[in-house]
Amino acid sequence: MNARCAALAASLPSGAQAALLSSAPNIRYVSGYTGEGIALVAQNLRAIVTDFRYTEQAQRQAPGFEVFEIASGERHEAVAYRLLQAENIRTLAVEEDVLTVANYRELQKAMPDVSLVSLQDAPQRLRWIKDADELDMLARANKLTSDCFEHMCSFIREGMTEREIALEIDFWMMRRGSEGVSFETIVASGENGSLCHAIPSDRKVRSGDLITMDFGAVVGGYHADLTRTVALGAVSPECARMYDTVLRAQLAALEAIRPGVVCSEVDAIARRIIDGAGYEGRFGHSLGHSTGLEIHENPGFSRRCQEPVAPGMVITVEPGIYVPGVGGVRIEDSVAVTQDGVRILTPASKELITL
Ligand SMILES: [Mn+2]
Repeated sequence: MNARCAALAASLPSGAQAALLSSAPNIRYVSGYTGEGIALVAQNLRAIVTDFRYTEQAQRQAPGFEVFEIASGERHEAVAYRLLQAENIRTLAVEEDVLTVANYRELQKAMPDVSLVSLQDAPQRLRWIKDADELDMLARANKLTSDCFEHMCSFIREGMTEREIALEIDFWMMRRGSEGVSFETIVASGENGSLCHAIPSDRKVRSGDLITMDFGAVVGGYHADLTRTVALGAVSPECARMYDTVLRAQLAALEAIRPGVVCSEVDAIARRIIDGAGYEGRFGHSLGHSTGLEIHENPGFSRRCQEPVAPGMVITVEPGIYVPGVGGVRIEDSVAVTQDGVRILTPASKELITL
């Protein structure tokens, strides 16, 4: 954590003497602390300001930080201001994308002679490249997720509802150590498959359905992400063609990922295959996103992302085709970028599995 603090202190926007972190993932990243409150990081300052409920937890989780407890009725901003004054800090970088307008006004009111500047995405950029510990957590979370998919292939029966299937996914992963779910589990069957982010319903799965399951375990705070689409009984030639197209797009994109490739180029490779098969406009989301302490992180494989891929990034590759009235297919792996390509963290089979 000390190395992360030092890296953050060294990457502050020009002029800023300290960072004030308000978002849980950034606070956790630099300190290990997972409770409520704020953190201050500067060259000579590592402080967490919290309240009675969290003081002991913060001391245990963030040994490298000094923990300050607010007095009853006192505001976090007032304590932060005293710490900044003691260090003679006059310019403070804050998380503009996280603070509410009210938070920002309170902060400025509490420290009228401190100029508040934007932290921009300094902590997030450090988080783009996962270290060995983070890669280990992400590998474990994604392995648990893949194992759950294998289990689901023998669990699903005709007549079960999407909701029953989603519950089994969540319960199975948590019973085996997942700290929660990465996001609300998606199970979409038959015509519901055309909804990219379908909410599991009381629809019963039946023969001829494609069933898309998108879910992830959480280990050490790190989020897995996997999608597979399976067939229940024989599916229509149209569904089979959709599946084959998505799989070709997914494999081609995986093949193209290596350090230095621009993110938008990877998105374009998958999109060209899907559009070329006659599904133009039916793949309406980006190809992938990074994952870590949050399920959706930057950079991502999208049309607008001009960042080059770098070793240590963990990104999803998830093309899909969605046709209203017919259904949908999505195939998603989470991969870690290596020196010369990728390591797939979600080894579950991608051939069309017929249950
Ligand atoms: Mn995803």
